[in-house]
Amino acid sequence: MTRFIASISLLCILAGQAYAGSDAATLFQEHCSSCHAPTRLGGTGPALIPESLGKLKGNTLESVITNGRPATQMPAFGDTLSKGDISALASYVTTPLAFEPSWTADDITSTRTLDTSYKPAERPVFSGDPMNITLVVETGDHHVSVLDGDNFSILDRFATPFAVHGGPKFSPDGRYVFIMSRDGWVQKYDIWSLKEVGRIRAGLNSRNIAMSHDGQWLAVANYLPDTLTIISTRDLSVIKVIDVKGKDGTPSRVSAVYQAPDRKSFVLALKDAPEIWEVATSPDAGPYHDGFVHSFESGMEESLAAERGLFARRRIMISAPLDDFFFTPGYRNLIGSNRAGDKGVVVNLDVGREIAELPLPGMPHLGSGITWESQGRHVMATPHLKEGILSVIDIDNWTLIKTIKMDGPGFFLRSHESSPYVWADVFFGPHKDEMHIIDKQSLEIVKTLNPAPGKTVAHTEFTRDGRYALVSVWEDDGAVIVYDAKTLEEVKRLPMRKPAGKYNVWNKITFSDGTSH
Ligand code: DHE
Repeated sequence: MTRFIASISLLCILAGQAYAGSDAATLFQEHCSSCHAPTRLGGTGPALIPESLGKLKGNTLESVITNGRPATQMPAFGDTLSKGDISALASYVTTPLAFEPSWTADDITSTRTLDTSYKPAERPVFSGDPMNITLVVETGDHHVSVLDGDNFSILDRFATPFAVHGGPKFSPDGRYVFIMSRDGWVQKYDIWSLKEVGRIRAGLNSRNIAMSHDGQWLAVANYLPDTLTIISTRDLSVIKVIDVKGKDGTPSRVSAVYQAPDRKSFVLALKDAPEIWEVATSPDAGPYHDGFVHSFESGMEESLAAERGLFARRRIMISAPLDDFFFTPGYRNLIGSNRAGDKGVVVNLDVGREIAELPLPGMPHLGSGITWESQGRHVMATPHLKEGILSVIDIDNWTLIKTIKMDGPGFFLRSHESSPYVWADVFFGPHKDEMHIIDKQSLEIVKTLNPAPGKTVAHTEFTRDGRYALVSVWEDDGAVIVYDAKTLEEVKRLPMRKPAGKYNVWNKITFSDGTSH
C-alpha cells in the first residue's frame, strides 16, 4: 500500500515537471490560439507577445486570464483552468517568440478588408462644422467617439482595433482619419459619412503613423518586424515595405515616424542605430532638395528612384540613437531625447547634424512639446515623465529659460493660438488628478484644476476656435470634461470609457502651434 502511494506521488511529481516544461504551449494551443493565433501574433484577439503586452505581466495578466475582459470577446478562464495553468499561461505569453516573424507585403495585403457596404457621402451627413469635429479615443472598450465640437453631441461611436496608440492622422482636407493599434492595424474612417472604410494590418507590433504632405501616403512605424510600411490612403493598398537597417547593416526597430509636411518627407527615429532617416514623400522633397537630393539613397528600385525620388531615403548620422522628437515650426530642427533620458539633442535637418544639447533630466517627453511666443521669444515647453517639472526652452538660441515646478511628472501639454494658457497634466503620482494652467507670458502656474479627485485627469484638446478645452478623466468610468477655456469653468461632462487622446480636425490639419504633431 505504502509503495502504491509512493508511486502515485512519483507519477504526480513527474507529471508536474513535464507540465511545467512544455504544457504551457499545449494549453495555449488548446485555449487561446483560436483567437490569438497559433503563432501568438494575434487574430480576432490581440497578439500575445512581450512587445504587445507591454506593462501587462504577472498578477495583472493572470487576473485578465482568470476574469476575462468586460465588453470584449475575452472569456474568463477562472472556472475552467487551475491557478497553476493560469500562471503557466501568463508566463508563456510574456516569453519572447523563439523565431523572428516575417510580415511581408503579401502578408499585409492578405489582411486588407474594405467595407463593401461603404458608400462615400457627397456631403457631411450631419449639420455641424466638419472642421470642428473632435475624435475621442476611448481605450476602455476600444472605441472612438465622434464629437460635434459646436454642441458636444456624439455623432457616432465606432469600434477600433484593440489598443489604439498615438494620434490618429487626418487627410489634409479633414475628411478621412486613420487610426493605428499597437498590433499594427490601421483603420480608415470617413468622417463625412460616419462610416468605416476598411482596415489592414501593416505591422505585427507598431508604434505610430504619419500622413504625407499631400495626403497620398501613410507611413507605419514598426517594432516587429524592423520595417516601415507605406500604404496608399486611397484604398489602403501596400505600396512598399522598407527594411530598416543601420548603415552597418544592423536591423533597427522604428521608434516613431513623423510627418514633416514643409519638407515633404517622413522623419524616422531609429531605436537600434545612431541614425535619423528622412524619407521623401515627393520627388522634390524639402528645402534641402537642391543640396541634398543626391545624397538620398534609393528607397525603391534604382530606376524609379532615380527618375522620381519618391520614398528615397536620406540617413542623418548622429552620435547615439534618439527618439521622441519635437520639431520646430518649419521643420528645420528637431529635438530628440537620448537613451539615458537626461538631455535633449538638437539636430538641424537641413545640414544633417547635431547642433546643440540641452540639459533635460528626468526623461523629457519631447513628443508632447508645444510652441508659442512668450514676451517676444519663440519658446517650446516639454513635460518630463520622471520628474515633476516643465522645461521651457528658447528655440532661437537653444537655452533653457525656465523650469516650472509641477505637482508631479506630466504626459501631455496643449494650448491654442487664441488661449493665454498652456494646459499641463500631472499624470503620475499622488497628484495625478490635477491639471495645471500656466500663463504663456509669465510662465507661472495660475490655477490648478482638480475636477475628479483621486482619478487620473489628463490630455487636453481645444475646439477649432479655442473657446472650449476638453479634458479626459482617464478612467474606465471616466468622462470628457468641457471647460470654458477663458473662465476655466466646467461647462459639461460627457461620460466615456477611459478616454485618452482627443483630436480636433482643424487644429490637427492646420498643425496648430498648440498641439503636438
Ligand atoms: Fe504614447 C503618442 C510613444 C506610452 C498615450 N506615444 C505617442 C507618440 C509616440 C509615443 C512616439 C507619437 C505618436 C503620434 O501621435 O504620431 N508612448 C510612447 C512610448 O514610447 C511610451 C512611453 C511607452 C510605450 O508603451 O510605447 C508610450 N502612450 C503611452 C502610454 O502609456 C499612454 C499614456 C497610454 C496608451 O494608450 O498607451 C500613451 N501616446 C499616447 C497618446 C498619444 C501618444 C494619447 C497621442 C498624443 C497626442 O495628443 O497626439
